[in-house]
Amino acid sequence: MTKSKNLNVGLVGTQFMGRAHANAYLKVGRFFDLPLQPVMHTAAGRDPGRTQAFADRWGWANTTTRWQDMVESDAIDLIDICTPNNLHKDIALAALEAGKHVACEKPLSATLDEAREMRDAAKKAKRSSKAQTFVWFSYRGCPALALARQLVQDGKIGQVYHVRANYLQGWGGPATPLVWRFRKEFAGSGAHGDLNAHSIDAARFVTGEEITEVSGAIEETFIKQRELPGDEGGNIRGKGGAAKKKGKVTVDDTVMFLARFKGGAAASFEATRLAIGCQNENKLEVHGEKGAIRWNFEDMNVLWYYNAQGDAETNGWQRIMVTDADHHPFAHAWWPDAHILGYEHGFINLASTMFNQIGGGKLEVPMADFEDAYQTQRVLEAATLSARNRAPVKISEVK
Ligand code: SOE
Repeated sequence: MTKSKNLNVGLVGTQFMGRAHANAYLKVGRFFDLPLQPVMHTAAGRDPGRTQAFADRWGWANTTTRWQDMVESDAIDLIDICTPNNLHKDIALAALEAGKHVACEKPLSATLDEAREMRDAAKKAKRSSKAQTFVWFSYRGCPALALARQLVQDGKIGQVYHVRANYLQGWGGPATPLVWRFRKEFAGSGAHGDLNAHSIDAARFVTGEEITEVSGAIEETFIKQRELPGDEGGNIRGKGGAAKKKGKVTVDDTVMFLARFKGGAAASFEATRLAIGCQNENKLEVHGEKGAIRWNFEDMNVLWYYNAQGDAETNGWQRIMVTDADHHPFAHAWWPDAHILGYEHGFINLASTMFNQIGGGKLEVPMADFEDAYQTQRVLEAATLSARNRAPVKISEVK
């Protein structure tokens, strides 16, 4: 490990993503040589007891119930936002104004208007205080997806004809209570912002191309009422309430749409929480003139590659176990060749990107910034408009 300077982190949110990020800060400096070492300075949460318990478990030195304390503190260098989507904007804007670097969970925000404000504030802060912004599209940190991107960049796929993304979860059946992810005032949208955001980002990340038009979108809320939740307890599903009262679902269960990429590729996207039987099937397929790739997060260490230019007699799909130093950019930091990684490693890999970027080190793959995440949010908005107006929408018209 090289000798390096410290960067003090303040984290807002202590649930699922709070844990994933805390784990990343805890591990990243042990596996990667970084120009800056993360210091787990302060954790902020609504409930003082739970926040303290979270801090004790993960190793945060201080706690607060006011995120504003971290914005006001000279000691904090980077604020990381792991709250429900409706809080992203206020925290990010205040932190950028105070000259802090900001990392934020996806989607960038609950609405396009808020996302635009965040993007504008990030631009301004970059100029004035050199503050940097990051958005946790965590699957960019999966080695197999990084390899998929590399194959496209190396010209192994050639012109892209098709992009097919479907993100299928099954946890949102009728028995799942009305947790915040089903409420527009907290989440902005349902499966769309939660899952299509990942797919749009992954498609843009892998192909290196922008989406120019969206059409044929369908948006549906199948389950219109859900039992009010008891304790959400850090699990996305939550638990039912004792009173068995119901409340209204105000977001989509599923959104599907078609899209065109700048280079002409025809694409389809599908996100749902009602693909009963599926767990976290985040899938991306790309077909091009010279080859094709397939990836499914449920088998996250595997990338399928088809070389259409290979020997006709032996042509077929190649199953690449993406575990070796030859395969992926993060490999040097991990276990010897042939040992697989899991969900949490995506976050650790991206944390290495973040600290390298702030500290002027070498980047493995780029993490999304607010500008980048804003482009993804425009595509989300275009799909919503296409579904509601039953019409195609050009991305250039969505600002
Ligand atoms: C819930 O749908 C969720 O946890 C998302 O919020 C994450 O971003 C995704 O990685 C897994 O599913």
